[in-house]
Amino acid sequence: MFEQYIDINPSVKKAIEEGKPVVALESTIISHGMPYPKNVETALNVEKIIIENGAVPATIAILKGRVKIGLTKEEIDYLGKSKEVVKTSRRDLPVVIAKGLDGATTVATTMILANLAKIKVFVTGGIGGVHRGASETFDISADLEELARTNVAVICAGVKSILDIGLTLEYLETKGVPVIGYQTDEMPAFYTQKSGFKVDYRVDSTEELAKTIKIKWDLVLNGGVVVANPIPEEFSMDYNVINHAIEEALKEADSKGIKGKVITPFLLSKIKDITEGRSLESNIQLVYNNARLGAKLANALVFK
Ligand code: PSU
Ligand code: MN
Repeated sequence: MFEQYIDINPSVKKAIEEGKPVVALESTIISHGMPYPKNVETALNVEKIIIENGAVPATIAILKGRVKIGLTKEEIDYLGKSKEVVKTSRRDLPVVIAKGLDGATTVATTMILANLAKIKVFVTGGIGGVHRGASETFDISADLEELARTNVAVICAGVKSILDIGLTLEYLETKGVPVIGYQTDEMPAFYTQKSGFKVDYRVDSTEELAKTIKIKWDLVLNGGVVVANPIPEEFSMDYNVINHAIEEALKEADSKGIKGKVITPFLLSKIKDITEGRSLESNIQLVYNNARLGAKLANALVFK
């Protein structure tokens, strides 16, 4: 049924059919998360890193109403340049397809589409979560609901402190989503290794990670797993500098009345300006680091 809406890149299709390791990648990070041309450069480098680490990359997006699993270089470039791309979460997906639009997939939608294509490992930068002040605004990312229901492992660098990290962890606990620290006891906060919050469990090898994920799904415990992989020390930001930038950006968003799906892209761009580009550099490096881990995990899962 769903196959009629989806085009799978031939090399990705072959790898899936042969049971080879494949890693899904999202596209909102390209269209709404980083400026051009760094976004395209980063997306292409991420694919390269995944190949170097023995897996097949599949960047996912919607182009003119067709779901694409595995973009070409030209398609990544097109998506990175275009200003008309719809940030596509779960609720947007059928509309973007029906209207024949271009859509960039969020963590939630990338999970949905990766799962339909039988891809079990997905690499991103940071997941959405419970926003600060959510008790008033109800702003809780659809990424969390997707993690509760869709069987894909998501490698990220934790949760940015533009969100309420504590409430995000509570929400994931309620929904039965394990948050596993890779070689860390502490929940990373995207730009920094530390957040002041603990992860549920620490795992030190991709073998153990793959085993845990396999057991979860064997037991029909449906839903994703958050693998929290801290940014490498040499690229991490000063805790006070980044938190000051985040506070400033949040104040500006508040005074301008920015809310809903545009708030995360707004904050990311403001934080980049306030830190004179340093946050973007950290963002890029943590995605590369996640790509290395994701490729290794996809390999470990294949042999389970
Ligand atoms: N965090 C980032 N960069 C991003 C996003 C989050 O550092 O690009 C994107 C991801 O695609 C994530 C989405 O799924 O924002 C969450 O948006 P929302 O809160 O509107 O669900
Ligand atoms: Mn939201």
